[in-house]
Amino acid sequence: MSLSGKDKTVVKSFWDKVAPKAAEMGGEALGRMLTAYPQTKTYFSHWSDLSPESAQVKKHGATIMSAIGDAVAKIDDMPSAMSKLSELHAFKLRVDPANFRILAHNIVLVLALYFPADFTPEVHVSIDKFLQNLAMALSEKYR
Ligand code: HNI
Repeated sequence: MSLSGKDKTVVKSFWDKVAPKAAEMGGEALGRMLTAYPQTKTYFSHWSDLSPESAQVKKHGATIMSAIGDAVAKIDDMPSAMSKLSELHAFKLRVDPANFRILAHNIVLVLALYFPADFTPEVHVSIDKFLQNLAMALSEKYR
């Protein structure tokens, strides 16, 4: 499902609001994923602390959100913007792409928690489509 011009506008303007809090929100989303979907912990077994309070979780959440910010900035060409990361997740990290949906779910949840008034149904649908397209871009190198 490709993003319409309106989806892109909605995502970009919503992300402008998110950006100042993105690092913190990423930590919250990753921490929730690891707690509520414990099967995702296998990929991070080399970390010493996988709790939501973990400094490693917070730092990596910030890293992920920063990459998502890059994807927003390059929303017209996500497959090429994400190609290095797709290669990394496919061949080095060997992350099952099913997990991209699980993380996206947790990100949507945190967006709604932090911005309850701004996260209208209209924003929700465009963000959902965006995260689905991002997951597709990240899955591109798997085969
Ligand atoms: Ni992901 C590393 C971005 C989903 C497991 N991941 C990264 C890095 C970025 C990143 C950026 C750092 C790359 C580098 O070091 O060069 N990851 C993203 C994005 C998404 C995503 C944008 C989806 C929106 N990653 C996931 C998911 C999992 C995942 C769903 C597993 C459940 N990622 C990892 C692991 C690492 C990683 C594991 C390496 C972490 C480390 O520090 O060892």
